[in-house]
Amino acid sequence: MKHILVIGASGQIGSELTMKLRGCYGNENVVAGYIPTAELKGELKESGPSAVVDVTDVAGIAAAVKEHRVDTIYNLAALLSVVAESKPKLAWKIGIDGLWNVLEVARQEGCAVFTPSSIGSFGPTTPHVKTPQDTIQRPCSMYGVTKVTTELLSDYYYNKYGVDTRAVRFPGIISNVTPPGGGTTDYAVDIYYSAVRGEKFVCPIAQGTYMDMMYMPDALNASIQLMEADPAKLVHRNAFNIASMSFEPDMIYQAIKRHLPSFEMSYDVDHLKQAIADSWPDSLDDTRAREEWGWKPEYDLESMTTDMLEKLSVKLK
Ligand code: VAH
Repeated sequence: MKHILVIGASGQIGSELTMKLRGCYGNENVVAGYIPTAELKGELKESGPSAVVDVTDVAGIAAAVKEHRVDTIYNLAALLSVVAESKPKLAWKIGIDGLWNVLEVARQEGCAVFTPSSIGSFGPTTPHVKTPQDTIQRPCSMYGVTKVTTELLSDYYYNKYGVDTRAVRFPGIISNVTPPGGGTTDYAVDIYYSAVRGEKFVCPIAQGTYMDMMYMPDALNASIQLMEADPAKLVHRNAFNIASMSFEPDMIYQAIKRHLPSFEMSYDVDHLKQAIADSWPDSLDDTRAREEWGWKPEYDLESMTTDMLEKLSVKLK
């Protein structure tokens, strides 16, 4: 049975991924790694082992890996795109210096590593519609710079040292458990909270701005399915395009209004978020993921909206 360490287990993806992994591999086999300033709570803390793991502390990573006989590391430590623009050096320190630490420990201890990339790894000169798996990547955000470097360094450790590194390029992830913290796509989560609270939503992204988005259950399934895939069938590794839906603000607004007819939205464009969003693809071509390891999403905008509104109406009661 796998022994897994999730670094960044208190974050938007890490918190749900840890619980999903515990369901797959057994609670005792999945360690929730967290930094002291982001304490674990509730089921995440009570349902399995945890450890203070700061991705910038290589000795701490190594100690946790040895103590818990870890053979697989999911490294979710990162600053998201908007925060990374205000703290570029910290974004690099966590995203890349931290990744270097994870890869070195993995090389020495024989661990497989999943460190996600993002649609943010593409830039304004990348083909925007049905962005290919292999294409130009010249991002103009610090987040994007760290994600392209993540892909290159992860491939380097596979090619030079044989470390089993794999990853996907996440779209904007939408979830109803842990809110996102400081991303360009956060609006696609915040809009559901406003709708369920009966509040008018002020959208920071301009109408007509398409971005790839994905419901959290699909993102979690993709991560685990890739790490379970037959390595002999992988032509690519870091990182696979995965896609499920591409929409612009008015589309998600109309999807919600079909459930809540009185819901209202206006626009007040955040120019930093808009500039980042404009540099990202409108939609991805995920043929390679579908062919190499059987990727297939389950949710679209309609089914995600139904589930989000149902779950949030209970959560926010
Ligand atoms: C962000 N939610 O907005 C993250 C993600 C592709 C978007 O990287 O920064």
